[in-house]
Amino acid sequence: MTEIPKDHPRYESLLAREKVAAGVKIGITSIQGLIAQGRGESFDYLIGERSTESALYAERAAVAAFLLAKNPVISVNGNVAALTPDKVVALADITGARLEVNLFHRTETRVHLIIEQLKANGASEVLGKNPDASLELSHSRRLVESKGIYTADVVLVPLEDGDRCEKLVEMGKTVITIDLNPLSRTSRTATISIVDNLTRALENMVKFAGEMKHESKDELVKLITTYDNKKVLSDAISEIQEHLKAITAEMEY
Ligand code: PTJ
Repeated sequence: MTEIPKDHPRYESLLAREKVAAGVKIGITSIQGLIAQGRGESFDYLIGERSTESALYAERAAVAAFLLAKNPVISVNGNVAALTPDKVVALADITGARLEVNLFHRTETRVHLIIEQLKANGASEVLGKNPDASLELSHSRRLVESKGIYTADVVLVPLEDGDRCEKLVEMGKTVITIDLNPLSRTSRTATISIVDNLTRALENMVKFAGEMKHESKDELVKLITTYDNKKVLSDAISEIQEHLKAITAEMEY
């Protein structure tokens, strides 16, 4: 990985890019993952590279859903494994969620390497190697484990395609997504859409889980029942508009 000086004004963004590129080199991330990262970066610019109020609200609701769940599962793909292996393991630990590798560009080698990467970051069990159940989809993301994604009541699917998100919602699951594009089919289909950068979102969620696990069940239920995902998406778009207006004013275009 190229060393990025910490005082570089775009340190976080360049570091993330290096991590995804390194993931491709070691065979964890698909080559298409580079395109996904670029798409995400451009939306992050528009958002202002910060966790907005609407994102923080969705992240809190997502943590409440995880803490109330019977069988919460975090789905891990090649970009997640390259960017935030430590943070998904930490979130799984603190919420009692299972980790399951699930890939669009599935190869057994990539599944194996991602499992090893998560284990090197402290995971004890990682599902995904022996799929014994199938979602009604025509691509590889259909391959799931019966004790994981297939029976999960709450499932976090970061950087997802709209297809599987829709299917999981149809199956009656609470589906949480992390996607910087508030207009994507995934964001519009999910139960809880977190419009934030994966790294920031997981960092916030681990922190919230530490605080919220001491809250009463009633408080958590209240957060879920009053949660409004349509409002979150419309606020996310307004926050982008406001940010662009502020920048335009600052630059006196
Ligand atoms: O590892 P695989 O084989 O399962 O493939 C995974 C990728 C990510 C390549 C695959 O799911 C894919 O093609 O994803 P998309 O549809 O290109 O990207 C999914 C969404 O994630 C897009 O709307 C991006 O804006 C968003 N995104 C990309 N990087 C980030 C992000 N959102 C949050 N944080 C990011 N770092």
